[in-house]
Amino acid sequence: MSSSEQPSSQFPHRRYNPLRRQWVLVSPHRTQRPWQGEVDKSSGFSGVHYDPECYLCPGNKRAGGHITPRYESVFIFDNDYAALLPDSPEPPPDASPLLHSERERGVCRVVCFHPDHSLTIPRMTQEEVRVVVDAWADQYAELGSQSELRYVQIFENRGAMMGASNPHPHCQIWSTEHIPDEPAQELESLTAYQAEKKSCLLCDYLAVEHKEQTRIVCENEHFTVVVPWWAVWPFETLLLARRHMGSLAEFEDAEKTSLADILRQATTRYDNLFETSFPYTMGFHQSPTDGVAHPEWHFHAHYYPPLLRSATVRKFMVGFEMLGMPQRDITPESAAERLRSLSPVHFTQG
Ligand code: H2U
Ligand code: ZN
Repeated sequence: MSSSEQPSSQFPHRRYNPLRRQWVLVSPHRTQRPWQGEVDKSSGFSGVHYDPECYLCPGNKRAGGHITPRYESVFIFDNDYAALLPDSPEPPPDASPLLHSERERGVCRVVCFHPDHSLTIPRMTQEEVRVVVDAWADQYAELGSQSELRYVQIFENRGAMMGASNPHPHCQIWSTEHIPDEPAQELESLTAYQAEKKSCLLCDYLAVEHKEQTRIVCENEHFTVVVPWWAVWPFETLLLARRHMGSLAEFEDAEKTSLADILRQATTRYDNLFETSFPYTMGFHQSPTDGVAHPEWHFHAHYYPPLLRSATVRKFMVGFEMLGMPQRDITPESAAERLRSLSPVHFTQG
């Protein structure tokens, strides 16, 4: 019996997240409470390959009058409603130390994965996803090489439930003058661990997961996907490079193809869980691009999906979670077991 299956884990306990240096309260017995909520069986797939109203479909008009060209694989453009601007001026001086502000310059882009409006990563071919991986690598290199851009955040909001404004397959890139709080927190943790243990926190964590074998969802030659020990969201996963490397800039050709493969594997299982287009926010955490070496950084991606029991029943971060700390009911081990047991073939294609 591995440590995570000890009977004690069936009682409320808290687990530590060494990346965020945060705790999560785990209350496995709560899953026994009755549930009579609705169960929605709509798959969320429209089957519409071209939508004349979609601003990301080839040949259509976007906000501000730009025309999305008739692209054939990947199409990248500057966000017409960018949250960051490359030439933001310095804000006025602080009226009080308690009213502090700083300039934040940056660039926001949108990456369309495919001209077909109806597709998603798990339903694109590996070759098609590989083209997206190459685009991400190019964007990371291009934006990261600009001295005023110290971080490149690539992320995908999928599904209206997660705030995606459009079902067309796409992601966003926000690149900022300062390292944002989430990766900044990870940077601190990875740096401190490296200094103390002379090794990498995520390499060591991966070794523990391979030994325990209870939280692994899927893997290939270069990547492993786990429900992390410290997961907060019900089916949250962490995608880890098996080799210690910081960013897409360090990927070998085979690793880029492997990344395309593992992204499809992970999201296919997600869709198969409730036979729906599974909503999530996901993003890559890569080395900061602040002009210094980052030997401590370990390439990974987080998937934060909100769904709990069905295609419509989601977890809310409210109550104790807003005022106290995050909490979950199903254990990461049982979430991993469920995801692992699902077919690797997408339910619409099986
Ligand atoms: P989300 O689906 O994750 O919201 O991403 C879509 C982005 O597309 C969003 O950031 C941008 C929005 O600002 N957008 C344009 O740049 N042009 C448009 O015509 C509409 C939406
Ligand atoms: Zn479209």
